[in-house]
Amino acid sequence: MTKFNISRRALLSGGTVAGSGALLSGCDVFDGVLRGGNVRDFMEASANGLSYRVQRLLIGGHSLAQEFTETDIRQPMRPNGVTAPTDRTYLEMEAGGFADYRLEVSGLVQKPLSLSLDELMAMPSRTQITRHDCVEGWSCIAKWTGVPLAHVLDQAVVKSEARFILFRCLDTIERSLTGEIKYYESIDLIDARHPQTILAYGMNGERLPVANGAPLRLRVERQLGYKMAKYVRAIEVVDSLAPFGDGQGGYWEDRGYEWYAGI
Ligand SMILES: Nc1nc2c(c(=O)[nH]1)N[C@H]1C(S)=C(S)[C@@H](COP(=O)(O)O)O[C@H]1N2
Ligand SMILES: [Mo]
Repeated sequence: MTKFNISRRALLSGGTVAGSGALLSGCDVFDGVLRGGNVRDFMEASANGLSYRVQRLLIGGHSLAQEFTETDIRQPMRPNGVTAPTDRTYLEMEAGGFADYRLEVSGLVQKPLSLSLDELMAMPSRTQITRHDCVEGWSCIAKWTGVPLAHVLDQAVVKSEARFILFRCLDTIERSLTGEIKYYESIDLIDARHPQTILAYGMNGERLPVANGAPLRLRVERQLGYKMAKYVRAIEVVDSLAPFGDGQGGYWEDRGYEWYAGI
């Protein structure tokens, strides 16, 4: 695990993007697909220590990530990170076609929710064709369908003290002698209420595959791939990220990545 972390961080800081291209399964390296090289700008910005506040000022609250057309989808969506959870609860749910799946919504809300997949799919939906940029140096364009996170939050009625949304996932990302760690991530309420932020259950016109986070994964289109929690089990509305993991707001953030991974 330690070796893995070091190699990922070396990729982030070391200009070895071309090296990771050798591992690609049909996805473009950043340079091949970006207009204006904004991912490199992101990498430089974070290397220079530009803070969340500065990035927020530059990016703004409401600007939209670029959307593409069907013909821009030139390859299958490359799965990354955990792609086949082996957790017992997950395997049981998967065996039952996710009929027993529930998304739990709790924390600083007036009405905690427990939503089945059918209930989520009956809510208003949004479909968008967007580019996924992984910090490892590849991009893929895919079509995502899901319920706007803002809609789910409105059903739960978020309290005024709320600041962040924490996502708890079903998959174990790390196993060691000291225990198991399940993937977790977080975003602020600006991104949570952004029109392109959806809880996706569909990909490229089909049910979301297991490899890409079935039954439900986050799309938060103005940030890097590691922010987009797959296998989401619960969302908690909180006023501080300090109590979770090592306090940096996500599994990878606790290992040195930026919390605000704007692109
Ligand atoms: N639960 C969970 N979510 C996750 C990960 C993971 O390992 N587990 N990996 C992250 C990373 S680094 C990326 S690039 C994307 C990959 O999404 P994909 O498999 O659809 O390409 O998921 C992100 N969300
Ligand atoms: Mo990633």
